[in-house]
Amino acid sequence: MEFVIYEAREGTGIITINRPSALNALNSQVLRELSQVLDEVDLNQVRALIVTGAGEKAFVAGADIGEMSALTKEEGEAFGRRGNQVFRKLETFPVPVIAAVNGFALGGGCELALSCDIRICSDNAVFGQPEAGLGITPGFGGTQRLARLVGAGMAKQMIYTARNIKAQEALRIGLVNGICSQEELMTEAMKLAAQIGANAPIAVRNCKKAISEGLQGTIEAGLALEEKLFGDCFETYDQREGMSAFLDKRKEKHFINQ
Ligand code: CO8
Repeated sequence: MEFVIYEAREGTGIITINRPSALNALNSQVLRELSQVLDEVDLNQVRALIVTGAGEKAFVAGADIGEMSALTKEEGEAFGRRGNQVFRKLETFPVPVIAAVNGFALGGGCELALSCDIRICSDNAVFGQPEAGLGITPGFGGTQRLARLVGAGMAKQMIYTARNIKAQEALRIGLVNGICSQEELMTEAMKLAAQIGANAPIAVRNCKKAISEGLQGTIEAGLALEEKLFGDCFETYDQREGMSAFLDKRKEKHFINQ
């Protein structure tokens, strides 16, 4: 792959968007490679994913404006659909995904971060949906996911004004969960991934499904889904291991994803 790097370390998969000469902007090839890399992750090995950008300046500075500039209406819609398919694959990826936002996360870059479960960022990070200033709407889920995450009022303000916000403001409005220095960002992301990875994998996956899918419907439907996924954990090796470790007052637990 030319623009996406993948490595797995200590049970964590790390996806790096690697097109620094264009601040990691998402062209069709990057989207294709991102989709392919997600298909190739070995879910027997990996308990959490991290998505980040190459270099010290940008996470992802948006969809590729050069590629988009001459699109017809039909091509624009198809490009949006392609991005939505890939980001939805990331959003519904079975294990938790952490965005380690290491700089500009604009347009499609902000939308990429929004498709992850958890966002942390470096203190130089900048978020924004500049599309209205480019004559388009957000097209990779920004109108939907930003409003769901930070509330309709704040999302509308960001999208209508096309104004970028810095890391501290992103933290204040709940767009990111934490900020650290750029040097510490990957260590912090790896720590978070390791904390997730130390828990029972089936339970963690079911938690992700319950929260993500539950939020899309009524509270009754969400609770019914939770009941199902809660029940689904019982009789697993890991449920017995987790509970017997507690009852035996044993600190070490050995979860095997079964
Ligand atoms: N697309 C293509 N190239 C880009 C992009 C981009 N989004 N962002 C940066 N680049 C390129 C620049 O053209 C430049 O290339 P070159 O060196 O060949 O001239 C290189 O990256 C470095 O960028 P700058 O020189 O501009 O760096 P600065 O430090 O001066 O500025 C900024 C950094 C502020 C991040 C600036 O690059 C910028 O404003 N970039 C564009 C940000 C933006 O508007 N992003 C949103 C794009 S629209 C979008 O994402 C819509 C998503 C949904 C699509 C739906 C499809 C239908």
